[in-house]
Amino acid sequence: MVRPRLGNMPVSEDEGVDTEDLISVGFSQLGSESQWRSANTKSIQKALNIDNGFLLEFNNARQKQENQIKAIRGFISQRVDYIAFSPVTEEGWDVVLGEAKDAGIPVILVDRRINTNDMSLYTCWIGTDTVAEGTRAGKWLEEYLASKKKANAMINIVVLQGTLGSTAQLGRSVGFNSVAAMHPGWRILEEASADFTASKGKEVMADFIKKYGKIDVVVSQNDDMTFGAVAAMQEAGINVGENGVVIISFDGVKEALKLVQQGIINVDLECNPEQGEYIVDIIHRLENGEKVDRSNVVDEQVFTKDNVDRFIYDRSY
Ligand code: GYE
Repeated sequence: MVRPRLGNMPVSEDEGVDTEDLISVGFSQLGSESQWRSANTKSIQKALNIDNGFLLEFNNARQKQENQIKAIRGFISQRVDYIAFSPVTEEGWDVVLGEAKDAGIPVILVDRRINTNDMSLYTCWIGTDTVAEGTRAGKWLEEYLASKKKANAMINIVVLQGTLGSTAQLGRSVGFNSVAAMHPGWRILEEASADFTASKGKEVMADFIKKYGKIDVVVSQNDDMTFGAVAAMQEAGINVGENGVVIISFDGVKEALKLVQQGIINVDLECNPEQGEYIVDIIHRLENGEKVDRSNVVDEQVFTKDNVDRFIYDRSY
């Protein structure tokens, strides 16, 4: 396949590698808000490297949609072969993706999704089923309460949400709330966003502690917010995990799995960040003229003290 030369792409210093033979990919990462995100970035940078035949132009948007739009426009003007990106929130992508489409550049969504009526604006999506993760969290709580003979008890729940309007926030909320709706005793006292960061997780949790006398369960939509929330509760002298407030977390990064081992986090719903190889596979298939599935879901686990030992040691993130 003959590729057009890229205006301002660096020329490889590796002898014998001509950038014209490489597949150029512009990737707009939404930010570096969490340990999960760092693992996701690493996976993408490792998979899309020169030795694999890729020339990766990587941009970090620092959690701002306007930065992502700017980066995507840059990729279009460089005439990259593919644009891939993790959209920070779901709305507002039609115009810039219309520009990519007009330029004939295929777009691959990674991790999060977009909301659009025009399905021709992207080729496919690779990510995790966040609604299923939320539902698994609800089901786990149901079984946990039943095992404590509290199936019909009144319980007070607070929810630390991720970035509002992001796929992970929307999906995990829909999934968990669908189970909560079947339990008249589950009272969600408040849901508030802590933007997927540890520092905001601590702040929002401290605020919940001030406002509510009795909290039985914390649902925290990622591990980083959980770290902050646990710190806030411990500072306030509140017992957490096995011997106190039930902690439900999402992602399953190594640091969190250690807290599962210690009984501080009761359950962690895995969200798999290692998506780089999936992107490579999809691009190779597109290069061969094959059809690819519109939705590509990565496998995931549920971690509790009972099974976590099996997974923790070979976890690289
Ligand atoms: O759970 C969180 C991150 O979109 C699935 O974003 C991802 C989420 C992940 O910041 O830690």
